[in-house]
Amino acid sequence: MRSIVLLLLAAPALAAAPPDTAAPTTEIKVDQVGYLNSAPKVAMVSSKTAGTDFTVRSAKGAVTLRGKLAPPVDDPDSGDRVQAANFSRLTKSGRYYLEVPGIGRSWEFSIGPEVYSRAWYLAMRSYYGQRCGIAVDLGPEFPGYKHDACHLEGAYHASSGKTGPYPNRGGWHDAGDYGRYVVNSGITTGTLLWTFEMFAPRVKNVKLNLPESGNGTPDILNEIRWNLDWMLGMQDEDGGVWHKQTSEQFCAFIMPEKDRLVSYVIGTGSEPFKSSCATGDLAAVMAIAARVYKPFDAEFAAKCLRASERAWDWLDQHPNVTFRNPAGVGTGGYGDGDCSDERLWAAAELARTTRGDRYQRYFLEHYSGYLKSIRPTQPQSWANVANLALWTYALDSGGDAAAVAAIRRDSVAAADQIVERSQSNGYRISMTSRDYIWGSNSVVANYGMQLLVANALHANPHYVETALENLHYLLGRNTFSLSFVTQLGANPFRHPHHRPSGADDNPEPWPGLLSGGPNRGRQDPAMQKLAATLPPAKMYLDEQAAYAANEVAINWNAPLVFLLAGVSGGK
Ligand code: G3I
Ligand code: 9MR
Ligand code: ZN
Repeated sequence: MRSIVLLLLAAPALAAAPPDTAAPTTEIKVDQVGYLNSAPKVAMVSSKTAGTDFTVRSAKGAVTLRGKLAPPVDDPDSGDRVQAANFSRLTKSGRYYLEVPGIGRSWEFSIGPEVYSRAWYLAMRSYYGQRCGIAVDLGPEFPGYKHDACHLEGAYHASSGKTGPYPNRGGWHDAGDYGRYVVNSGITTGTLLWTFEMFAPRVKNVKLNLPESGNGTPDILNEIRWNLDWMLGMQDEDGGVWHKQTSEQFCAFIMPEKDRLVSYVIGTGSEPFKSSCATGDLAAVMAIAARVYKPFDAEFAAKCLRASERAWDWLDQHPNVTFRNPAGVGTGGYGDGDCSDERLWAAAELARTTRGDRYQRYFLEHYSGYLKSIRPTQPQSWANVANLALWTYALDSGGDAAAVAAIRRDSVAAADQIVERSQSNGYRISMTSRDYIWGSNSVVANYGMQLLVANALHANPHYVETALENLHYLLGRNTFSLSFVTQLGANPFRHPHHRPSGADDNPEPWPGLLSGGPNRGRQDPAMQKLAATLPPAKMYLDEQAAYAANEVAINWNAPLVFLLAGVSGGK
């Protein structure tokens, strides 16, 4: 912690300056959800004129704490000159805001032990809103947020080598579009299942108000299963897994039940038609599901394990069949040129679940080539799941001691470097300038996940604190003073590239969705309006048309769910 003089004010000083009742300014950036009682608490101030002092007031206006702003630091990624306002000494639960003389006041935020529980609920429940093949209604809490059953028909596409109808209903809409993609479902359901495995005491009793609620299974698992059942339907008879089920082109901005384009099971266009990345992802995820669901539904768990092992066998025969959209198909590609990390992940999860020699052997013969993937830059992503492979092996207690030691060593070294870099970042986040890519907010969240996994392998409070700093950025402590989660915080983004949000009559978007975030690539026409010279963290528009910066996606919400669950025990 920096040496900043903090003064607790005595009551008489309150009268001196009346509270600032003007509208909040974006120049003061706080986590609009809030801070845990004993965690570090920092707000950021960025203004043309440097400030000197700040005050924290209770929501009613009483001065609670006064402090000095830290000297300005330049943050090249945003172009901001940033002054930190450290109010960590304030530990009492309540609603507060910050005030900086000459600059203004912040949005309100909370301090409390359960400060992230509503955020977790919304972020996890957003998957229910993404359900395909069933009518969805968010209920009295969000009246009007509903859609009818959608995408009930389906068929094999010519690229699959098969013909005829194949409805394969269910699953989650991937993002702002209505496609369903196995590769992206892989890292998403994997991350969510890990959230349950690692933080069960914090999440298992949370009711998500689902159609299945009350059936004896934790709601987080009820929701994940909706997508797992669809994924199981994407496995062909020979054990290989179809890459995606989508229309040939994206539909217009209409509600899902209005989308009558055929939902095709799409193949690679030639033998063996299925893709290795999809097959590896499915094998990994179903191996996790086999151990996680066992206490709740042994039959389902056994089915998942069979699917996983059949997928593994297929991969033996077809280790690197990659996917590219066949001619005439323009929906998402999730094309990945290297499926060996997916195969390693499958081996590691199968080894953990079954203790089978063949998976153990495969992992031990190959893992060292992937250790470099656990690094202080470029965390895991839909295309790179090697970290998940290595970590699941090390998190298991029964693995090879030398392999576990090597994975732990590299995880700790990477986490140490991430912590160090974050401490010198103007917004105290783990991002490098190169990380502002399509879905950059998921990079922020995945750094958070990386730190929390490192903490599980080798406990270090700095890892948890730095994970929290990344969360603060997502919830409002960023250059835009914007909460990047819909309907969360006092100033959330409002115009996601999300078809239901755009097509329905509700004034606000569907709740709990994480924006893709700033993207220096500017790969859509709306983003082209932004100057190419803008600093990377500023390359963002809260516009529906800006799909390269403001779409939402299941794989971006998942590390947010993990992060919110993982930091919540950190009181
Ligand atoms: O990793 C490189 C980086 O090294 C390089 O500096 C940078 C330069 O722009 O590019 C980075 O790669 C980008 C990659 O995302 C990172 O994951 C690519 O340019 C970018 O085109 C690619 O975007 C993907 C996008 O689809 C377009 O294919 C996103 O990852 C992916 O999340 C997104 O997924 C879409 C689905 O296809 C359809 N459904 C919606 C979903 C979300 O937008
Ligand atoms: O809506 C689509 C979004 O889900 C995708 O991520 C994005 C990139 O593949 O494409 C969007 O669809 C756009 C299409 O690519 C081009 N025409 C405009 C579409 C958005 O309305
Ligand atoms: Zn649908």
